[in-house]
Amino acid sequence: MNDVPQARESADRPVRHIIHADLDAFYAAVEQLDNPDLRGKPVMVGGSPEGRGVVATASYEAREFGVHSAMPMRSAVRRCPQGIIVRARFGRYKEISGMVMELFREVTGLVEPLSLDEAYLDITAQVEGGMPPLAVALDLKRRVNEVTGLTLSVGVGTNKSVAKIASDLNKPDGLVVVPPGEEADFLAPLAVGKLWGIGPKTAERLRQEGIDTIGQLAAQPMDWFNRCFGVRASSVQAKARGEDREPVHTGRETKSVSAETTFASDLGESGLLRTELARLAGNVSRHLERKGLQGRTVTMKARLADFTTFTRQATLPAPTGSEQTILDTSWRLLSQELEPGRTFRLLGVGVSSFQEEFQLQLPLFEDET
Ligand code: TTP
Ligand code: MG
Repeated sequence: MNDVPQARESADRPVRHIIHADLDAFYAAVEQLDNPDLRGKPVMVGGSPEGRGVVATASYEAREFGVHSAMPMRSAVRRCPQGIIVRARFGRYKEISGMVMELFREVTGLVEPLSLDEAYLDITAQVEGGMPPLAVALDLKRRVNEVTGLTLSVGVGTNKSVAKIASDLNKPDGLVVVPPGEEADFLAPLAVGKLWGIGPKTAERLRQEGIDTIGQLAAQPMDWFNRCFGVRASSVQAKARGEDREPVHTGRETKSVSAETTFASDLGESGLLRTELARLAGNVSRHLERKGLQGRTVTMKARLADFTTFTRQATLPAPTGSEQTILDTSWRLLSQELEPGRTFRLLGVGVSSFQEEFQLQLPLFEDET
């Protein structure tokens, strides 16, 4: 019984849509891809059974014999004598990983890679633009399979924790979508060990307290969480209830988008300067659109004939990605610097001060590729 009031998404906390994508039996699948003789067979990628080698991963055919990652290769061979042992080729895995991450980034700029073969994607903008989460997920699986030949398992939910658990449920080639509002029900029957941050030791301790499922965990009172998890209490409780709010971190969050140009010969005439600025504004606007970004600060950069370089900035009341707004604002900044006889070697335009919530609310942009 869960007697805690259900805190549903409120207007100031818009629903996110998150994908967790994870390639199936990654290293082994690449080996089967590159060597057709290995397809449909038990493949064990890793070290030698003579030494102290371990299994990095095993194909699903080998997993049927109980072979799994981190198992000593010696034990793997005992379980699956017909298993084909293949040495890992990290360079090749990195190469394929790069291709797959690129495909993820064609869907959204908000990609958080977790390892070579898995990532979170924030697809909120795509969903708000009219694409059902299921369609985004199916497209992604199809694209990855078409381009690389590998199968991808996908979980979709309103937060990272639910999406990650969902992607694992139907492997290989899995697809599980947890609709908004159904997070807690989805998690309730699953084993506590599936929750991010609950390792085997904690799971065992919880079992001793009579807690086997995530639902049983979610039903515990807050003071119990405080006692058991200390500083992690709220975070574990939120995850158990399916209310985790951790954003997707791209790790290289763009701070600004800009473009500049040096002229073949210095320009002073205002019409020509404005034309150059318009070109730069268009360039910046398209770049912002591709990245799914809007910013509140517009910067104009100028270099004079004598190489004096300066920037002027304006802050807008609302974030923009609009070519016209970027042009109008940067032109206003440049107009104030125009003087008779003054000529310019270089002009630049930039947009910065991006805000995450605005990124999340962007409409769907048509893919240009
Ligand atoms: P995982 O995604 O954990 O495993 P997987 O892709 O092989 O299988 P699946 O996702 O279908 O369950 O890890 C990705 C790769 O990382 C894996 O192919 C090999 C490597 N790896 C190791 O080298 N050692 C390990 O202990 C684990 C778990 C993975
Ligand atoms: Mg994987």
